[in-house]
Amino acid sequence: MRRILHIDMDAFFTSVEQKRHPELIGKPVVVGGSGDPFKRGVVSTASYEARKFGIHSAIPLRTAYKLCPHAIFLPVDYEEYSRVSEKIKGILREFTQIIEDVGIDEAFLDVSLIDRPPEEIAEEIKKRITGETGLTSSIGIAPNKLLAKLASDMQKPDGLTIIKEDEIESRIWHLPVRKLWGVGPKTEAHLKGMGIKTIGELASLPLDRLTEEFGESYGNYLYNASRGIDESPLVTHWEPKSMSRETTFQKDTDDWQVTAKSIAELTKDIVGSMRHSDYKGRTVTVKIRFSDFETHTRAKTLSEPTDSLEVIRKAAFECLKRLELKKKVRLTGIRVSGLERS
Ligand code: TTP
Ligand code: MG
Repeated sequence: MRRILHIDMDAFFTSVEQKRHPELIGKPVVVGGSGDPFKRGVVSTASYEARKFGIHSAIPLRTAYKLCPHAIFLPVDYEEYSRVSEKIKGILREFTQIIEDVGIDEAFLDVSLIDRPPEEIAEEIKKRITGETGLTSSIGIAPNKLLAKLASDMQKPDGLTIIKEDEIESRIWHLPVRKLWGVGPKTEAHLKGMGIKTIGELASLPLDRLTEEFGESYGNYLYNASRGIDESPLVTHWEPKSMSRETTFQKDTDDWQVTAKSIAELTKDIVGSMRHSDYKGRTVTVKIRFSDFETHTRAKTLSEPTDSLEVIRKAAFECLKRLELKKKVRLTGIRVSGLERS
């Protein structure tokens, strides 16, 4: 039987902020956008104190302000969070190389081949992370990724939760379907229409009903997932196909200079990331979204992959020139695809 750990940091962005500004500990803190709740932007995350007011990831900053005007609003500082994230992933890699890096604050570890009780490994990981970053994490232990991810979420913050194979029904069947990996708001609504709210109710549906409603592949997935079955291996090596950046203006603009400047800034940012992770790319795509949300893209493919700022910026500007800026611009974006290792 496999032994999989899922590690997920608690209120990651806000915890990093509280660590470097200890006066914020115990207070409602919201990280998002430029940190100004009167400007456009969404909440990246909220401290547990702020969550009591109903604030959570992805809601507009303005809404968060209405829910809790005395919360402390801070801008997103990706550089700092990435630095801390790298440190945490470094600690995890000391335990095993069989690690799937899922996001900035989470990872799966396969510890099946380590001759120690997984709880002991998890305890040690938690201690190491706290010792070296001052942050708390929650860890789930289970026979597969699906259950390990459910488990890490069960006793946040600072939790350690084990789900054994014979506990699946008692531990997960009462949970809402949305907690299952791969079930988003659309599937949740679809299932609700069928009278299904919990994972247990989902498990009561026959397979042919599920494939009828959701198609062969996803229907099968839901059938197995509701039973806690997941054979998927850890994806230990992952190559990005593209890198992208976009930005929404504080105020829609009809000034070509402003649009061009933002494309130049995004290009610089993306080339920095490409060089940092040793990638060259071949195709540059520029995206423009107008104030009425009409969106256009233009792409240029180069004769060979590059990480030259000059070449990529020139391609981006060629794309921009092929776009007719007939309305006010709300958002600009850039993507470099066809990535390969330098
Ligand atoms: P999560 O692990 O989903 O959230 P969290 O760590 O803040 O809180 P929890 O204790 O419940 O795990 O996401 C990790 C970070 O990713 C989060 O701190 C901010 C960022 N994030 C966004 O920027 N936008 C989002 O919509 C979500 C969900 C997360
Ligand atoms: Mg987290």
